[in-house]
Amino acid sequence: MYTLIGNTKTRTLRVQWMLEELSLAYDHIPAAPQAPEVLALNPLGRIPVLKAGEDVLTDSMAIMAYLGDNHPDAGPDDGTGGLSHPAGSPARARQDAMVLRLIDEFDALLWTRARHLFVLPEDQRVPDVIPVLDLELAQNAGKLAETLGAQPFLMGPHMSIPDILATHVFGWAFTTGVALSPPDNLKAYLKRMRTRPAYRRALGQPT
Ligand SMILES: N[C@@H](CCC(=O)N[C@@H](CS)C(=O)NCC(=O)O)C(=O)O
Repeated sequence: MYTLIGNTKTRTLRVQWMLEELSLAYDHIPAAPQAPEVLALNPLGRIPVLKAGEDVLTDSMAIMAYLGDNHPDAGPDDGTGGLSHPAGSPARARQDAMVLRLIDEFDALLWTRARHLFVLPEDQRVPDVIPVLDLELAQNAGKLAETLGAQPFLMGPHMSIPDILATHVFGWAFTTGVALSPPDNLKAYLKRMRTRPAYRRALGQPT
């Protein structure tokens, strides 16, 4: 039995979506970052945190890799199979490379953008960096659309962890006003991902 700690307005959504795709049972404590119940488990105060029995796991991508490795036969109810390739396989190395690319090219830039928009004390913000980051994000979206091509999912015919991460970072970009106009194939892919029943269940939306 799992307990997921963190509210879905954050990177916690990635993990909750994966738990839903894998049809795993879990409790959910929708705590905010730095809340006492988070600090009790993660001294950094960051969410998501996953309790797996007595084990406490942190970092959305580490948690998702753990879930994928531990539930290789669980998977989307559309018959595409588990969400992760086996550890040690070339396919897994390619999947991990895509995860790291999305972290480098989207997550890290979006976090830097947020810091210079509202997180840092006002006198430490550098507003001029925002248009530079927006341009870079738009260029990276164009390159990602080229990688996606006509495939249904980022890694090919099967959904995998990078699809959850990509959908999440683009949602983050859209809701924070990044001037992105993704190419049509990427736009259609993101729309498809956001209509998945597991995604909607994670957000508490009707399926
Ligand atoms: N790389 C980590 C980042 C975790 C993270 O920074 N989470 C944010 C919420 S999305 C948070 O808890 N921030 C609070 C803080 O840094 O104090 C992950 O993917 O889980």
